[in-house]
Amino acid sequence: MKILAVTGGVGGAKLALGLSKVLGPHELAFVVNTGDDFEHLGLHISPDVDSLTYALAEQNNNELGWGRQGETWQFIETLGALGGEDWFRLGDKDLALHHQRTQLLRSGHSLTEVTRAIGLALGIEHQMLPMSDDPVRTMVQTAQGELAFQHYFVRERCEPEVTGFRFDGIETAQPNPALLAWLQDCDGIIICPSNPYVSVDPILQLGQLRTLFEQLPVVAISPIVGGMAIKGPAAKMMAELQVPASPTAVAQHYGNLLSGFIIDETDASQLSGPLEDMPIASIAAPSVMVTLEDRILLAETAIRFLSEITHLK
Ligand code: FO1
Repeated sequence: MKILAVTGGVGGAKLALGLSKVLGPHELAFVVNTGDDFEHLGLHISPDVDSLTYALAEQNNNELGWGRQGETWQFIETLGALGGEDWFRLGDKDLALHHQRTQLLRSGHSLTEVTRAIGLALGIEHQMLPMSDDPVRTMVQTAQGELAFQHYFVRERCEPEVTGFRFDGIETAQPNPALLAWLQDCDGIIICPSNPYVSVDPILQLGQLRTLFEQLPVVAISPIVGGMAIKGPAAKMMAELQVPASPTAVAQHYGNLLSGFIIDETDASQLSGPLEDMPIASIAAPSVMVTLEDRILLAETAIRFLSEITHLK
């Protein structure tokens, strides 16, 4: 079975590691959101690519959720003491990755090539495919005006009330050619438990990607558990957009894209509620990932479910 996993952010990266332990590089590739990318301190920062890279390399900083394990903060603290911009915390080790990415991009390599080179240097064999090599920038529309994603997320700590999103550059950006090649003989798609609005939607709205995905069995895992997001602002965004923070609302958001949906076992009552009325196969399973075993277990559940659906299709 050849699978594409759609990921962005910290929750998605956790499952990505589990999937990478179950399927080899010829069976599994990742497409990752680049709408969170920005240029900062002269560097190209690609936060969701970073989260995926550190997760697959098993170098993720578990305390913070983002960034690299065993980090030190001399650079950013010194910069702050000099009066420089220190709201976006770049660790010393992390800084080396951003520097290397930026240098390679400046010397003419694509983001796909750079991501591959950095991944290989960290021992990652699975393809990590940025959704596009062209810039797409998520803009968060708020009651206080439009904010660049990292300004909303980190600088303003997700506090402004969200009214909508805009993906700057999405009309002209081309989907990653390596992603289109992978899709040609791909058997199915797993959408990791990432934020549907800011991690997955930029990918779905890029070129013909949603249409291509719709031709395959697609299983998504709800990032909403017990009315809350495991990590990040998804539940807060849903409330501000007047959408109930429930797994069902996530399934409704994805609409006809989904063939299967996995919700957490604590939300199992939704299976006999509104989810039942949707033309999607839904199951409940443990989806809160704390240990590596949790990630592998959820990965195995998602792959098994996808393969059952594939045989039904
Ligand atoms: N998230 C924070 O909450 N604070 C930070 O200072 C921060 C720095 C940072 C540096 C590099 C990187 O790759 C990610 C970083 N993140 C930080 C996480 C990141 O901005 C978000 O988790 C994602 O954009 C949301 O998916």
